[in-house]
Amino acid sequence: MKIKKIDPEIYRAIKKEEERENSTLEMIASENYAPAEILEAAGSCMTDKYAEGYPGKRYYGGCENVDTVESLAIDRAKKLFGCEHANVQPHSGSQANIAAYLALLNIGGKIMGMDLSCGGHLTHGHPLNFSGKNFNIIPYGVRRDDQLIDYNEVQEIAIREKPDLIVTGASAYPARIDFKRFAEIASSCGAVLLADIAHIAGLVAAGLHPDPVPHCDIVTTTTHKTLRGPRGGMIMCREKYAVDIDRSVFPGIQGGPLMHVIAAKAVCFNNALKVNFKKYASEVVENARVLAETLKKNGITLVTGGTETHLLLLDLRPLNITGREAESLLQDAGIIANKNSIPYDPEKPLVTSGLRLGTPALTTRGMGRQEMELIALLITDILKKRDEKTLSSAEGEIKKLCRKYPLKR
Ligand code: DSN
Repeated sequence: MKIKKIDPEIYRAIKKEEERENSTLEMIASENYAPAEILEAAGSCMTDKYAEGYPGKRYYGGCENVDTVESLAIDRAKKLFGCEHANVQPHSGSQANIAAYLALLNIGGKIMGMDLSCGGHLTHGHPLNFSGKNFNIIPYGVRRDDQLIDYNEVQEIAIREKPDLIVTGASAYPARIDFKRFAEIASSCGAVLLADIAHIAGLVAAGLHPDPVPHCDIVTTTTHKTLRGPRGGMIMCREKYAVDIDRSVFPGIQGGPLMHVIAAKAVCFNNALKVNFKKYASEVVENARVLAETLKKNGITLVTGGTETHLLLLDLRPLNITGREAESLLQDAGIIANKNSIPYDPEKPLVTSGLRLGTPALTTRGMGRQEMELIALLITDILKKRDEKTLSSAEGEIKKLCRKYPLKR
């Protein structure tokens, strides 16, 4: 690597990151390991190219190859998700949501979104985010008793508030979302419906989660979570919104698209169209189910009582430990996860009473049922015992697992 000589500080940090990824169990639900072909495309010369505009309608010369790449990315996205239109230029999931909101609403328009503390995302209306600062946000949450979305309550709020836009989708919701029911609610109050499937996109693509595309006007996503592609975003929509969405992305909120990332998105969609992606996605879901069941058997409380997706959320209050403490203890043993608020959390967001776990990355490493059972036992032991002996024995087991399932790109 040339960078070793030219910029040894950055080289060392990259090498150390490789080592960290290899030697720990990555259980952050929104992370995954991008395969070599994705890294190659994302690290290619396409980073050099300015290509403001869209394929065939650019503001720069020399765009013939990036046109090929972006057209392929769009065609593959449309094939993968069965959508009428796809814009592959958003730099991230947040950019995708900003562009969609600005395409559909005036500043001050009314958006109904899931509260962050109940599993929603910052861009669904948090007061410190552009969404909460620029739009009139009507939050909805989950039931206190079973922590599931109360569709009747969402319906009541929608009828009462008449939002311009309803946002469905979440970052920390372990159950499936009924997009058909959301579409009925949106239609009953005349709202446009947007599904943010950043977390579950890979499961949707593999047919393992109800499909939002037939029911929603707009679907936004990221490409780096369960889809296992490069870090980036995308907007899919019905044809009637296509012109507004495209204008909103460029020139609305972005300039030059990241063509190297779009090349990697095209590779990612191609990978997800292959038969073995379905196998991968079903193993992700099965691994999450086994992890959840084993944790429950060992007396751990789970928000919503389990999982139907790639993620689970532990309610740590019965263990008398905060999310912050749990995250730190697990990291000491080599398990990387994140503290996460649980619905109606009494703790602050930087402390929390919850811990979110996901299986996309471990499944990419090839781990299965047996490993999930072992990891669930290790997590239970660490969180319950919290002593040096337990931590060091768990650390040994985790090192063994990492050696047995090396990260192959
Ligand atoms: N919401 C973050 C996550 O799920 O980790 C990503 O924006």
